[in-house]
Amino acid sequence: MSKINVIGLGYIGLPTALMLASHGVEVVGTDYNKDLVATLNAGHTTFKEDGLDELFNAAVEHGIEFSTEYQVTDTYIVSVPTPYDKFSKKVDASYVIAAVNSIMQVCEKGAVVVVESTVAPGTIDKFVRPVIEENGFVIGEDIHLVHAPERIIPGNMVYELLHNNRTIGADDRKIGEKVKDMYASFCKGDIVVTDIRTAEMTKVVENTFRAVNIAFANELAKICSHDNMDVYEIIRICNMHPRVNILQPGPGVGGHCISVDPWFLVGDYPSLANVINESMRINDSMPDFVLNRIYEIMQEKGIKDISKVGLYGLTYKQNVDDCRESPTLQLLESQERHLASGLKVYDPFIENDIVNNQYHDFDAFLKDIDIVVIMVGHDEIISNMDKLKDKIILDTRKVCDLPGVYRL
Ligand code: SAJ
Repeated sequence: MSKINVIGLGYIGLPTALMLASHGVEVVGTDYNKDLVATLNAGHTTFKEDGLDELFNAAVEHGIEFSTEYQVTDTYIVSVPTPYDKFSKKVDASYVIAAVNSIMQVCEKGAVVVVESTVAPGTIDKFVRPVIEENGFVIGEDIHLVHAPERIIPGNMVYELLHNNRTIGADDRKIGEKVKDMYASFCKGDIVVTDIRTAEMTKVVENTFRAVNIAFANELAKICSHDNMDVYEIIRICNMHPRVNILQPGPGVGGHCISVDPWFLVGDYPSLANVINESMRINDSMPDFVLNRIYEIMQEKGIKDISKVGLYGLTYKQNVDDCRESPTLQLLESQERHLASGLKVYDPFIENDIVNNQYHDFDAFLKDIDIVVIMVGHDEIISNMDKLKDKIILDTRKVCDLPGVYRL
């Protein structure tokens, strides 16, 4: 594979393009967002992640290019978003379809199209193959199709890109092996080659497994809260059993993966995906559960003014700058739907104003509130717990051990 065009330079496409380039592969990264491409061409990364700047510099030294135009290359990697339709719960494959269609306008016969974006099982048959065929190409002869879903976790992306095992689904084993060699240029993990449908399903199942397990922890938190039991201590002790490994409850599930992908199975198999459907509902109920805890604490402490309550953290989890589907945003939306507002908000990772009453200084935020709700356990708050000594604290992440702290 002499030249690769990576389509979509977001949280997955950018590190993948940089990793390939820094390992000596000729790469052009393409994104339709002009500002994003201009930022990269000006020598800056577009989000924060350990090791990303170093990787960027190495890729630039190896000659990576960024463009808004699709390129003529022998391989394409598609890593564009795949949201879900909130009503039908089905995958919205429109970005993937548009990207593959644009590739078809420039590519030559023999090109390999690798879809990295997470898709519902069957999406490639239903939506991607027709686009290629409508453009006059014969799949397997003119164009080769591969699905290689990513597995990297925000917060540890660069390390996981290098070390995680990977799955490659291909129609043609020989093409699968060729794509495996491409990923093996940097990936130290095992790379399994299978068919496309299996690769689609494994990716969605992996994220669904985690969503269901987080839902179990969240349900336990509700049960324990109801009868004043310590869910964290109970989980800690249960996890000492050799075959039990319960995850942690939290204020909800965010991000663009765990809170999205399981819905694809609910959307496509509504009468079969019962545990999954219920799990997603439990996870989605957690921001309201936190709101209710805030109300209970305000009652108990005799605090009537909601503007005396501050939410610490806007991102979907600790030490990332990604707010997509974040529990804090879900909570604020729910509050607004009840025609209420006034909660104060602060997150050290979010420099722009994205919600009302948002602070950009930790001390100023603390000064104006009596109740701190820890929605995200960023390192900043963990290393500054002494600043919370005089506050009433609701800790939804079990990061604070100060006396009197309230939990889920
Ligand atoms: N969360 C909990 N309790 C837990 C673990 C997580 O409430 O015990 C919450 C987090 O706070 C967050 C959400 O779940 O709001 C999701 O975070 P996460 O760290 O579990 O996962 P993501 O969405 O950042 O990344 C996942 C990973 N998938 C799995 O671990 C199976 C990652 O490997 C995938 O590459 C990624 O989805 C993706 O792109 O699909």
